[in-house]
Amino acid sequence: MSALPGAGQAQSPEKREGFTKPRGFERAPFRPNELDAAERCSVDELRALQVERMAWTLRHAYANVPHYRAAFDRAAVKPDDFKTLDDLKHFPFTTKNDLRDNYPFGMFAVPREQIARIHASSGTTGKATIVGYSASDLEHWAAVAARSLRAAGVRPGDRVHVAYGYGLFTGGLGVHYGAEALGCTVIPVSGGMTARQVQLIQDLEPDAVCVTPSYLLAILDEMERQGVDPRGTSLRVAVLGAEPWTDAMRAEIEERLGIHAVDIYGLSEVMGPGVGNEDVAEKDGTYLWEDHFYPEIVDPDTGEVLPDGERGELVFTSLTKQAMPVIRYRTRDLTRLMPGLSRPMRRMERITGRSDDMMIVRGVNLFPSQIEEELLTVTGLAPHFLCVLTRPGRLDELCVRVEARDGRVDRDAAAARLAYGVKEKFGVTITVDVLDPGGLERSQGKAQRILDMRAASS
Ligand code: DLL
Repeated sequence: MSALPGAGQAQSPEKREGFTKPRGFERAPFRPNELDAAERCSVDELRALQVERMAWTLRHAYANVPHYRAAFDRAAVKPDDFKTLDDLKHFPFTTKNDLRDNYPFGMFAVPREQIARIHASSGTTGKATIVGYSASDLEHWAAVAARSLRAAGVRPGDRVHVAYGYGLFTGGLGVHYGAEALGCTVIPVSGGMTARQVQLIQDLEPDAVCVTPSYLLAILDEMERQGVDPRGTSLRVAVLGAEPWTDAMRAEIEERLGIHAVDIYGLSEVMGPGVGNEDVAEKDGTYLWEDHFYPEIVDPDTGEVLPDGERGELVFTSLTKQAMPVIRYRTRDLTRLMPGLSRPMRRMERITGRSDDMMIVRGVNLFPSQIEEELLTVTGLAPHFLCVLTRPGRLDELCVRVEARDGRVDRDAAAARLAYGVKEKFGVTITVDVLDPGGLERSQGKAQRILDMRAASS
């Protein structure tokens, strides 16, 4: 596979104007960000590379995976029909069900002995899906994860506390090898044992923490419980992902910890963490590493490809994966694509939610992220919440269970403000149940935001 020419001289993002640090952050300025060659090439060079890699991927998948051969044949397309990126729309989509139907190893394109590692998707619904990596895939993954961490402001020599789960979940090992490839000291804590997380942050003085935003909040609460000042730790940056989170949550985390909070995106079917990352100096959309993963946005209902800028479902085709290439994989994540600012790669807007997380309450579509955004405007409410859906009669009802920040909060007033805000902004009538601080179970990884009791209550 050809290397990219090191053309283009993008300015280091830290040098650009308008880069403001959260309060109290002055203690550790970032060193300059050295971009990869692929991050410095022109858009035309990137597109040429994508065409070359896409043609290879389509041939590789067709020749080696019976599922793709059958799907291409059904759609009457051959890999050689692909000449330009516009031709991709003629190729069939791949869905989570296709992966399930071929469980466990049916989607692999190389002999099993060449699979160096197995992971699995979190499988919140139904059977988990298995994904496999060749040695070269693992190298590419470490490289994009390293690039992601660097974009987040992590630098060689930094200490990186990894609180994503290790194991079949891609979070822990994915950022682990990325941090090693970047030249960091990795502290592989994994999720759970929250009191120990706080202890290790104090004792080992990490510069960065990689964790889900909801679990970082649990760690923060534990710091406060132990009387540790969250703004007094060594941390400079949190690399947060694996679940939807909002800018309101970013503001909460940055303010309470005095650090940068930066988005990392990924999914196991495509690779794992490091499919894309925000630039700490921009915090304005997540760069998708398009030299390895080709993104499209499609209408979730019709599958029609939408132009950049329009919201729809994110679809990926892998460009370098040997062990398990994916062709037009439907992520169910809803977002839109925007042009790059400091790189040729496109950025995606923060994911509003997954199409399967969308609640339809009396005909109105609503995502937990919209509730999160609104509840963070209510001073007395903490960002721990659960959306409980019931159907007592013929209509759906949504009750948001949320915690009060402390015992002094006027709960009725806070509940009324949240219900009013949601009605005003999104047109949905909800009820709000304000619980004691600590009243909701904490996630140690991905937070569960929806409890759907409609089947039980109808
Ligand atoms: O969650 C990989 C990952 C680990 C990403 C650690 C970032 C950090 P899966 O378990 O396969 O993989 O879940 C993938 O999680 O399709 C999104 O719905 C959601 N997701 C991941 N990152 C983000 C993010 C990992 N930054 C699914 N914002 C994806 C919103 C995210 N949702």
